[in-house]
Amino acid sequence: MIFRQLFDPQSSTYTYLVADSLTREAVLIDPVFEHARRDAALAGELGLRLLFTLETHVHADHVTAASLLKRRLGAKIALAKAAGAEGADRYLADGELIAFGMRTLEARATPGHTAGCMSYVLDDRSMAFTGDALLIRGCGRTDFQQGSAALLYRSVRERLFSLPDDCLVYPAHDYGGLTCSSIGEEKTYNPRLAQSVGEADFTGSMKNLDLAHPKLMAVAVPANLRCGRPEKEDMIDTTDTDWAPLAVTFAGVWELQPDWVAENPGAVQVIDVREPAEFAGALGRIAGATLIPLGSLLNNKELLSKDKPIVLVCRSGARSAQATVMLRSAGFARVANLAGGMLRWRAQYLPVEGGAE
Ligand SMILES: N[C@@H](CCC(=O)N[C@@H](CS)C(=O)NCC(=O)O)C(=O)O
Ligand SMILES: [Fe+2]
Repeated sequence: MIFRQLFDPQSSTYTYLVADSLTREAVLIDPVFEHARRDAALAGELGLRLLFTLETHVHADHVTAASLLKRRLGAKIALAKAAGAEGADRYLADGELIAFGMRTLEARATPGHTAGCMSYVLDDRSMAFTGDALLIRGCGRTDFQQGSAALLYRSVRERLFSLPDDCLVYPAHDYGGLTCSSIGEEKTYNPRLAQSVGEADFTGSMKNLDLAHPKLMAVAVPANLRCGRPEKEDMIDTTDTDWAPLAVTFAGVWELQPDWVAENPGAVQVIDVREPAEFAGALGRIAGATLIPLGSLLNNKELLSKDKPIVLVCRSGARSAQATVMLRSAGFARVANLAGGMLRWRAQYLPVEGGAE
């Protein structure tokens, strides 16, 4: 199996990528709107086909990326029927199985934080994605979205603590950087819900949490009731198709493929950030490229025009990736790395100036 835990520092939300390593079919649990591009890049780099995005609940603190990932990758949207959202492809009932390759996740209704909370348990019961029903040494609040402390108590005790003690717990949030727990640990050490805590103790403590509502609640809840579909088309970020077929890598670098650069001479300024000897050396250079070695790039910004997009190139694409990040931070909006550098350019038999045969 392939497993990745991803993080949104704004809302302290965890997103989980789970995939069958043989068939490469994947699901993504609780994706965050602002990270749709990152998550799509990771799925692409790992060679995965995203079948479903799954929500553990209608979140109050961030907008889901479900709708964006459906557009981008064709991933179907699934969440609990009881969540009451419109626009999903599949509405899950308690006990339903979500299949990806040879593996399955079981949807387990765990209401209490919200009325429509669903946990997802891996087929061999080695992992449970508990949303905000069970957090690491904590649990979700129960003071909005039809929350109920009594219901949450029952959900955790009956639906989660019945899992094996060594089943790992992956929650939807952690506000202190903890990443993983286990059912056995939470049964013993969860200060709110450990086995020694009675129902009246629990409901009494939940009444007195005194937490401010999530800052984004008024935006997030209505948007998530539409599975994250933006109200207006112009809210969908189209920078990737603005001036070229750009893609961003999981590392956060904007890239262009060599054939597009070769087919569109004059559309961009090509800046070669290698050293002079390499520029004049055996790999050759792209016609019209300007030489500005990486080390002197930021001191030579006046050589770059803001009117034309910039494509950065080096030998392998590594130095130019760094240059791309540097120029973006320096305020150049339309900058991309030439993927694979001169090595890939030559491997694709694209034309060069100078260089050896
Ligand atoms: N300060 C956070 C609010 C965090 C919050 O209320 N989180 C919910 C989950 S959606 C919760 O249940 N928190 C439990 C806790 O903080 O103990 C924000 O503005 O987003
Ligand atoms: Fe929540």
